[in-house]
Amino acid sequence: MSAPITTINATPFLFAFELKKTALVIIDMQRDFVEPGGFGETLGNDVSLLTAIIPACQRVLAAWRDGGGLVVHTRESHKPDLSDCPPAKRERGNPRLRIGDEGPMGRILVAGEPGNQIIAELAPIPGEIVIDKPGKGMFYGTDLQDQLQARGISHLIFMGVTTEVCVQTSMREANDRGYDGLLLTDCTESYFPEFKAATIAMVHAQGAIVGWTASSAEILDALS
Ligand code: C5J
Repeated sequence: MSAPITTINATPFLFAFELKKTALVIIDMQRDFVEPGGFGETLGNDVSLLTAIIPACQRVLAAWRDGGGLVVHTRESHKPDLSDCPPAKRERGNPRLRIGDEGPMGRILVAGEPGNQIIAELAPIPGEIVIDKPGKGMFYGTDLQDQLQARGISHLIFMGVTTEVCVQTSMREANDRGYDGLLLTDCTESYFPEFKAATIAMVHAQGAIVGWTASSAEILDALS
């Protein structure tokens, strides 16, 4: 018997996947980006924009878990000695607090600190993959490729923040590695709405040059 294929009404055309070969990837929904006092706010951003996507992400995550699909969570995260944080990344710009500095939620973007945890609403459960990544993309400096290959994953569905930075970089890295990727447009957000809009347009341009886009309603419909 052939495996069941789920089809999503996506842009620029239908996105078809087999649940067993597909992972839901949630990029960097960590306190450092979403809550006041974290890295995002120290860079001068309004973090309240990002909290608005949490309910839609929760709905998709619940439906995906009900269906038995694999979930991958990522965190932008550095070792406590910052040996995996290039000086160029730490020193660039003029933030109030730099990576590794002590902030209201512990050291900024450092593994194990309270601010580095995934928000409670989307917290990982046993059996889900959690990737600590030192870069913007989820494959750079991680073993994610091996973990996905070991499970036969070929398709990825993306949610998370921020759209034009870690989400887009991860989608492009995945595209270059041969994965088919779908971005859920109401489950991703940027501190800059115009960057989110531009990223969505770039992803599905030229016949899905990076991947597909769709709203969460489409996947919830398909999964039900
Ligand atoms: C940023 C991210 N924006 N998770 N990180 O620095 O997108």
